[in-house]
Amino acid sequence: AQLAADLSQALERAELRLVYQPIVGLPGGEIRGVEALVRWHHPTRGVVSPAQFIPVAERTGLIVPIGAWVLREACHQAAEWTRALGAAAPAKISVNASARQLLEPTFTDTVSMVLQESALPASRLNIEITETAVFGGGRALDTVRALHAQGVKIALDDFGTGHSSLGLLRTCPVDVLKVDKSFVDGVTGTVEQEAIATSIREIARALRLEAVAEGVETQAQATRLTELGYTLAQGFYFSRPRPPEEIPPLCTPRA
Ligand code: G
Ligand code: G
Ligand code: MN
Ligand code: NA
Repeated sequence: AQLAADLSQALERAELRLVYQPIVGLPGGEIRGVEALVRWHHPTRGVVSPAQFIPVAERTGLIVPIGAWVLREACHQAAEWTRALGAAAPAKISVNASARQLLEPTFTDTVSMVLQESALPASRLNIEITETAVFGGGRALDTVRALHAQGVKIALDDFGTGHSSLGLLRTCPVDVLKVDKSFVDGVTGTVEQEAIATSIREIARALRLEAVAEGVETQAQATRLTELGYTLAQGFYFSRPRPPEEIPPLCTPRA
């Protein structure tokens, strides 16, 4: 309860920060996008993980203003990198949206307003949702369809771990599959463990979706993923999430 009370003041007290984790090309490792991840710098508890406070934010409804802040901050940051770096800037900015945000009638308008004020093209924004959030259909699915109709790209986070992974691809507009870390871990294991990452890659290819391998921690995994046809990856092996000022030095001019 104290955490919820503190969280309700975190925005006005400017205690939330975004860090950005690179999403890179395989095999070269060049930066292709970044995922925005929120951090709470609590005055006495230190840095609180979103794994702890996002559930509290969802229960209390604070996720609505917090989510809007995250979206605005990330889109303005992406536009600023483009002004500073031109074509070398990360092409895509990914922002996580929780189930509760997708149920909010104002979410689509918030997204279009933020895109307008930041002058970020809709196609450069990936909204990451979980299978579970849209599994039941209803308003969450309507929101996702409206976002997609605006030109925003939809990424399915933790793909393969939720409900109804395959059926969902028929009903929900999807542009990107983010392959869950548990399957990425398998690519250096047995043939059976590797089979899931292989299959997801095949599905992505057949449906013309991008596939991002998440949670890559070793060179052996990166090499094997490349052999399996993966062209996008994210994980500690390439980079941990970083504060915004550490992103431009990672961006090298493209020919
Ligand atoms: O960055 P980290 O591994 O600590 O994130 C833990 C969890 O919090 C992940 O599931 C991640 O998707 C989620 N998360 C991080 N930032 C945000 C955010 O801005 N909004 C939402 N809804 N979830 C986030
Ligand atoms: O649920 P989502 O995929 O949005 O969560 C992203 C979370 O995964 C972030 O909290 C980030 O810190 C974490 N993460 C990113 N790369 C790695 C990795 O290589 N290994 C592990 N264990 N966690 C990672
Ligand atoms: Mn994510
Ligand atoms: Na994920």
